[in-house]
Amino acid sequence: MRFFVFLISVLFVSSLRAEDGSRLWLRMEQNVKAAEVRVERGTKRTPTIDIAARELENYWKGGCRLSLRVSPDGAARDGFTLRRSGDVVEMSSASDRGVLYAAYTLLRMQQVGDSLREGQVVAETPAYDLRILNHWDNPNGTVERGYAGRSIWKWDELPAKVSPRYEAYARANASVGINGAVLNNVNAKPGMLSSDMLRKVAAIADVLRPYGIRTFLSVNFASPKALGGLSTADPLDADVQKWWADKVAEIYKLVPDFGGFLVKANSEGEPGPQDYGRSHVDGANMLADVLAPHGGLVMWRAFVYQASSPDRACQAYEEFMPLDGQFKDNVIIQVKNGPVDFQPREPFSPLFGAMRHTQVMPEFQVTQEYLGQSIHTVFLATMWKDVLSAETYQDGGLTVGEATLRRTTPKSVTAMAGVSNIGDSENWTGSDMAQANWYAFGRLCWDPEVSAARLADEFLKQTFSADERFVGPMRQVLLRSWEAAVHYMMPYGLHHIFAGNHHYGPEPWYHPGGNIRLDWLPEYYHRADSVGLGFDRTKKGSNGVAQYHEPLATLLGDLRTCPEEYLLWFHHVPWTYVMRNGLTLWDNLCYTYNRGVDEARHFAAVWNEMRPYVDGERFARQKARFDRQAKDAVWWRDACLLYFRQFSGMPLPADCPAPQHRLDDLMKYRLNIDNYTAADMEKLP
Ligand code: GCW
Repeated sequence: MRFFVFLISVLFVSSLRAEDGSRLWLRMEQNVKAAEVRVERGTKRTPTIDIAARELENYWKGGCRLSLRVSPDGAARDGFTLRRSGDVVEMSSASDRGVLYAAYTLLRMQQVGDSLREGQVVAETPAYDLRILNHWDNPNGTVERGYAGRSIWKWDELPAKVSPRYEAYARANASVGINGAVLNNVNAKPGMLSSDMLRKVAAIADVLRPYGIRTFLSVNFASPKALGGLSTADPLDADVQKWWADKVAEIYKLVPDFGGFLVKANSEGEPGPQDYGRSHVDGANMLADVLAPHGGLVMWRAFVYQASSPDRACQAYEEFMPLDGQFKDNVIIQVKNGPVDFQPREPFSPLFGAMRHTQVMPEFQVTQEYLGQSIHTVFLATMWKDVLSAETYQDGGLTVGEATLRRTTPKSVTAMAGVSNIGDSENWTGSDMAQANWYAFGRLCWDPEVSAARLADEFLKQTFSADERFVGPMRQVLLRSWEAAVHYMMPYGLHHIFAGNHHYGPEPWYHPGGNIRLDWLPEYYHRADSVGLGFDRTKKGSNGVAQYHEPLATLLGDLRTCPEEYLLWFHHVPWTYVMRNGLTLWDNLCYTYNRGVDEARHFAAVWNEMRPYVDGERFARQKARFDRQAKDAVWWRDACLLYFRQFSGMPLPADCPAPQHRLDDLMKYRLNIDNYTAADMEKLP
């Protein structure tokens, strides 16, 4: 009998074609005979309409005829209507982009098994106007915090050679509603704006445009000096202003629909207006003025912190709140979801729901810098929804999502950014499962209300298999994966106890010696001592809680009412403090790290059962990752518990398993790899 089962599964497995993951969630089989698609009279055949028609001809299998129409009375703002009457599906919008989104929506419905019944109407309009990926790609082909190979942009070959990958990228983005891309790293090289580079940028923009994607660039604030040869980059200097105006005019000649600039200024050593005694307003508005005549935007990042600040988490708010009301209406302040830096779990940044007259946009990190990179499976839709649905208490009640969707002026643009996890690896994201985060990011910009479970289903069905024996268990894995990672990495609001530089494994003890900035050390954040653990942000500490609206400020500031998931973010808590479940902080830490380990092991076990439903290539690749994730969870648990035990002086609860590693071994261990291969994974603790 066992042999029989074995034989069946071998036959079954071999019938699944090996896949390299390059087709992402777009794995539809092409029709032998094209589906019947009609572009209605009066609708111009733009390149975008041609793409919509071609995609439907190639992949629509529903039998009905399809009618495409762009008309002024169609849905605005990239929206569309899909309507089935008899054996015709009508797809209409006020723009060709809307029709393209309708086409991808219809194909998604087909792939996930949602039917369009007679008379049914699907009408959608995206929530955010601008749904944009931020690439942290450097002109030399490296990607900052990239774990999927090198940059997809082949600057050396451009503009003469245009890689077919650019179009595949554009198509994947359009299929989930993404309509903007910042091509280069926020740590921007001045040379990015050279005439030579701009011609290469134009070649990429030409490929992205028909898919409804506008091209943006990150700029180095000192470009007028470093590239233009001026003696200053002072935003109030007339020559500097003229340099930017000329540069922007040059860009728009090459890229008529150019989107605008993303700026990281006076942050982590990047130049900015403060170098000249000017403010963020002076800097942002100067660029806004030169972009405005062309319809361009400035996304100005609020990720700022000085070495001298007593609490890094407070600084963005302190610097930006006083400037509210002074920014031009084509400036958007781009704010990371949490007040520190894309940690496994952070409370939302108090800058959300704070400024009244300035448009604010969330920045999420799709690339898993602090969440296991391209090894761990961590489905981020749950985390992003948690942030977007958090109550800010602004004006009597607005969630982070609502606050960022509110237009501060009639002309303001609403936006959401995601730091891309895409590279030139065959499967785009290094890990096949990490494709889910690219997918979910786009879908959530379009509709923040769609549930994480729904997104998991959509992704799994399209990317792997629609078999419920696969989708059911893997949906649970994805939905639990973020909390699990928080459990084995940094529960209860712990943050930034990563190994320095690479941010992969645990190093709560990290201290390279020398004159390093205190806020680059884990001890700055965890504050472990003989009394307890955690950063005191109450009135007695940095008073970071005061940056939140009431009643939240009081709630967070009181140890008894602070949500326990943020306990150590806001409080320095005694090891013996008794938590809501009646156990001490120390015991809860021990149990929670172990729970994370159990969860990670469970995920690996579930994946092992998925062999019959996944092709061999992707199965094996993912198996190596789930197995490593389970080992890493043990590494995290042992490192953190053994290290913190030196301060708590308390024993592990009797029913907690003994550590597998010794603290001094872990402390001697140095991880020194940029790209993880299967062999590198073996070398980890
Ligand atoms: O998360 C930190 C990263 C840096 C990054 C910075 C930022 C692009 O470690 O690599 O730089 O944030 O967001 O600017």
